[in-house]
Amino acid sequence: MRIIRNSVPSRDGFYMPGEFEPHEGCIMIFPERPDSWQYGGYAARRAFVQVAEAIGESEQVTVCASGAQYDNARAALPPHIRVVEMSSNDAWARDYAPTFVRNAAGEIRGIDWGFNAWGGLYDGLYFPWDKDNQMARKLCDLLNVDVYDKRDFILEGGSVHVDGEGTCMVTESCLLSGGRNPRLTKEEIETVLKGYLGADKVLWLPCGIYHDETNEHIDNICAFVRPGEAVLAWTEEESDVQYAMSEACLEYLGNATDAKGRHIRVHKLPLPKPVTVTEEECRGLDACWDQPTRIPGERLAASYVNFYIANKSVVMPGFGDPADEKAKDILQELFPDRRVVQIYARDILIGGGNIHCITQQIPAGRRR
Ligand code: KQY
Repeated sequence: MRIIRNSVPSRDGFYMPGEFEPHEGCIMIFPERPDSWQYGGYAARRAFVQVAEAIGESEQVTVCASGAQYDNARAALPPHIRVVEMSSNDAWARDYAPTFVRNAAGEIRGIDWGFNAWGGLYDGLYFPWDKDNQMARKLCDLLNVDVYDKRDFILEGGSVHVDGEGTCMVTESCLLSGGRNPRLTKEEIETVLKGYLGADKVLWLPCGIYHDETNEHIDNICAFVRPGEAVLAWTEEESDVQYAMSEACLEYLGNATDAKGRHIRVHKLPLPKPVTVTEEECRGLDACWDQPTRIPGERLAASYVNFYIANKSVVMPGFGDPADEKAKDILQELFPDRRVVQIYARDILIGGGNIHCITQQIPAGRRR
């Protein structure tokens, strides 16, 4: 594997394809840490396995597991899913597996962004994060793809969405947060995104989902379903703090055009009723250093937008909420060529994210 330090992907003709384009595979990480995953992670691991199985029906899934969990992961996952031993601090493949870019000849390369657990010592979520930060490079080595070194820029994969046709979407609340790249201006951040993702235009939605501990990643509020079309997490409950947040995003998108000059068609995807953590769930979580990770009654950032687009399916979360079915029907209509699979995801949500956050696609293409 070559580590590329003296160029940027766009200069070399590389760009990030849309998630709805064909994949070679998907990367996941087996969950383990007891301050993220309640009661020893058993329920979370079951949910992760269901996600891996659903995605594995139409693409090669690789699951990274610690040495301690390797045998367990191998036993829990079907034989066509590959398990490799790789250390990590937690299980958020979206955020610290590589972002993959491709060129016109179909060659794939990775990007190794800096990772500091969603805000480092400023407002990050755990310490240390050194093993997570090594994963992108290790995975590029494993997959035999060259990697761009961009560790001097803090970025999680869940904080960007692209349409593969020159448009990138982010939230201001995350990309401009004090714990990531505080010495860079918005314009300088935009220049990095364009250079590395091969984008011509960056759409800056103001915010994401209320109480999303990632400083409101884009992948929980809004996602492209194809170029020119996106879904936006939505509530009709005006008294809910999320109402103004979703409305601000809708207004922004209503006035925006993408890199090709198109107005973006926005489909509202209903949110479930607020999901809060129970006392029983909190009792099953270890403290992170000397602090509880969750407190009873705390609202979790539940959203159906946090889905993964696989080659032949869309794998989306369910919460046991009356809106589960409606959200599934909307996505099924938007993805007529894929089967929408809904997985009960409360046990992933308690960790702080959802199905999109625990997966990272490898676009179809040619490896070195
Ligand atoms: O990308 C995500 N949503 C992951 C957040 C993880 C927070 C750690 N508890």
